[in-house]
Amino acid sequence: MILEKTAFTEDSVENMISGESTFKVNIQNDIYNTLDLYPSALLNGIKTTLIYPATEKHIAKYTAQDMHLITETAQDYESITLPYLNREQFNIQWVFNILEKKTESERIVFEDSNPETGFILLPDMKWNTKQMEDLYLIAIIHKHGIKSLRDLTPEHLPLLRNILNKGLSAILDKYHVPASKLRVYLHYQPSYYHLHVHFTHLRFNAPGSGVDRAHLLSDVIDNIELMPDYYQRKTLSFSSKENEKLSVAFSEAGRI
Ligand code: G7M
Repeated sequence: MILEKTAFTEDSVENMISGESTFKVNIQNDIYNTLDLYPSALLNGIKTTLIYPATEKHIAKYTAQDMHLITETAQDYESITLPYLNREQFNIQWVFNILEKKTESERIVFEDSNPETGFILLPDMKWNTKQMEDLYLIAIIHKHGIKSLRDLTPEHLPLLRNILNKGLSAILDKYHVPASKLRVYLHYQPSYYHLHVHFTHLRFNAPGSGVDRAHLLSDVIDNIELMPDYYQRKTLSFSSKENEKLSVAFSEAGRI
């Protein structure tokens, strides 16, 4: 079970400092005061994610542990990462459930049903959709078999451009957040190897939006336009937790 405190909203702050909350004064000195504030239970919710039953991979993913920065050459991808993916990858049933409208269908913000270039855009599990400050949506492609950034070639440019253009315009329509306030990117490595794109608010330092994991979709498109086999040749760096099996595989190959 993952417990998270969520961002304040303007409304909730106004209600928190109103008469409904109780408080205890800790320090009062001249104009300076520190208090413990106890807002009403409704304003005090804790976002809770339950993964049940959790597999060993989930436990490794969420356990606090040392990280390593791994630099994966094209050769490493073929000899370490790809064999690891064929053995070990996370089950992606949740992705198929969304694509087949078996779950979360009422949360879909936009769909383009084209089998080659289409996708479903919906709120990421990490966003409670209550405030725009931590807006987080994902676009999941309809096409099967594209695992990650490594698989992308010029053949996928129409798909990538479509996600960027239609995803941004759907978010503007529904949430009134313009493209200039959004970070649109892919993870490398992702947790789930069915291509999807993250849309997060620039004001939100979303986990996984740093240089050790995020690749801006606009840069990805540009790189492939400049060099068709860019992602098959590029050395890609990413951080990985010490106990994750991919780290172990790199370590066993003498690459950490
Ligand atoms: O690291 P990666 O690029 O694979 O990110 C996967 C994203 O999918 C993360 O941001 C997760 O929060 C999100 N996600 C994972 N699951 C299992 C679900 C789910 O069941 N529903 C939704 N809407 N998002 C999910």
